[in-house]
Amino acid sequence: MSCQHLKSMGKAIENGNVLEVKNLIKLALNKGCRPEVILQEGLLKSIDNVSEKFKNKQIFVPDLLLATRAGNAGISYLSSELLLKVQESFGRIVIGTIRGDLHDIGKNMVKIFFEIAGFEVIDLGTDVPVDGFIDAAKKYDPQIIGLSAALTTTMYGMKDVIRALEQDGIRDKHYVMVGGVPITSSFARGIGADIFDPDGTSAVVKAKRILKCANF
Ligand code: B12
Repeated sequence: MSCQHLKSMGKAIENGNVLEVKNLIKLALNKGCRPEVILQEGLLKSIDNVSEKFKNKQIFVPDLLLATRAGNAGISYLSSELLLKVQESFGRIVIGTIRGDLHDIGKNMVKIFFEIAGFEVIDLGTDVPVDGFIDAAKKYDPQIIGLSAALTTTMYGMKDVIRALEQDGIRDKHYVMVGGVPITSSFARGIGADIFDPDGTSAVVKAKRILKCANF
């Protein structure tokens, strides 16, 4: 079984062992394990387990930070390996986490889902002010602007980005895609977003549909 090495991923992430996480990804790729499987069954499942343990007070903030670091290192390692292979681009996306919000695991997951699907992704990072999204929209002219938020206090910043796009007269040039733990479809509709998905993989399908990609 080509993906069997992923079984050890949970421990490696929980222990914050960046080197081991990278080795396991490398091994899985060399054995022919599909990147989507490495992401979903390896990285995402392990991070979910860590989140659950944190919720149940089995681990604490320092453990969570170490695990997050290892998870993010795994995501960017997988991403760099894949970028070497992706030739064709379906489109360009700018993505970032809303101002005041430092959560980036979900955003990084979505980023890699899109990279696997052949999109060029420009990552603005976390704590991105409204102007950061507007400047990037003008600079990179992406088809899609992705907004991520994990806090109920920051999610309303998504509306500010959409309003700023309208005020600058460039709202019609970009689709706005939103997601994150507190985001619901009614919230997304209410602020006028074009794409919402609670899960990054379906977001890719929805984005391709909205962009009417030729081979979809
Ligand atoms: C890890 C974590 C942290 C880490 C973040 C590290 C990092 N680099 O990201 C640290 C320890 C730093 C942290 C800090 C805080 N956190 Co925190 N954190 C979490 C935790 C446990 C996991 C989040 C996570 O990464 N999940 C895994 C990823 C893969 O899932 P995800 O984010 O949901 O992303 C998926 C989808 O939502 C979606 N998605 C995400 N973004 C996007 C974008 C688009 C465009 C699309 C389409 C989809 C999409 O796709 C992803 C993949 O499927 C959650 C609890 C939870 N179960 O969610 C709390 C949680 C989000 N944190 C919370 C809080 C309160 C905080 C703090 C305020 C705590 C404090 N008092 O200091 C600070 C805030 C810091 C800040 N300013 O941002 C609360 C938020 C509550 C609320 N109602 O707002 C939560 C829900 C915990 C809780 N139950 O109380 N946190």
